[in-house]
Amino acid sequence: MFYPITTDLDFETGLLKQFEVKVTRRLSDMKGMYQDEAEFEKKLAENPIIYEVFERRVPLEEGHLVHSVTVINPGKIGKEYYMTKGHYHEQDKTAEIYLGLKGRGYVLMMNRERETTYREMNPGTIVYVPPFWAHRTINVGSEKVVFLCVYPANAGHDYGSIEKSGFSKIVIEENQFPKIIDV
Ligand code: S6P
Ligand code: ZN
Repeated sequence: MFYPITTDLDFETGLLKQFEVKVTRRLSDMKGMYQDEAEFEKKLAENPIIYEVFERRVPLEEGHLVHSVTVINPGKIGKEYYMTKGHYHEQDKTAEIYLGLKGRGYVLMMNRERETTYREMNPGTIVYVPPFWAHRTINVGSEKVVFLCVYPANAGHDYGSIEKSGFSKIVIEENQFPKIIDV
């Protein structure tokens, strides 16, 4: 029997005060995901942390809800902003809720027909990622982007489809503003 738990979220930072799982994604974990390959190779020397995920441990079974906080650092590889790898859910009938806590983010979403849309995510924005949509979060600002995620614990992550075919659009900085362009 899994007993109820509480977690303290610090509204100043958006960070969780308790977590059991931490995932750190560095640039080297994102091979092939940035368009500017020369810049990617160059920045590999310092291999910066692009984002981190802090998660409460709950059973990864149907009925439970994973809840975690993602922190994406500000930065760019060439013109492209720091972002998450992005994934479909393995159980692709499962949805997800994001709540923006800090910073300026874009959530890029793509369905299996490769139709792509995005929603801005600022502090207080709730983004609903419906079933069947791959999702990637992009830090389009100059501060950390921090957001809470809640999703079915049996959702799983299909990273392979994105590693293989990418998203059909990318987000770049142009004249100091984010711009979505076709790949
Ligand atoms: C999980 C949820 C988030 C992401 C996290 C990092 O379903 O969408 O917790 O895992 O934002 O992104 P990614 O694409 O590396 O999993
Ligand atoms: Zn997800």
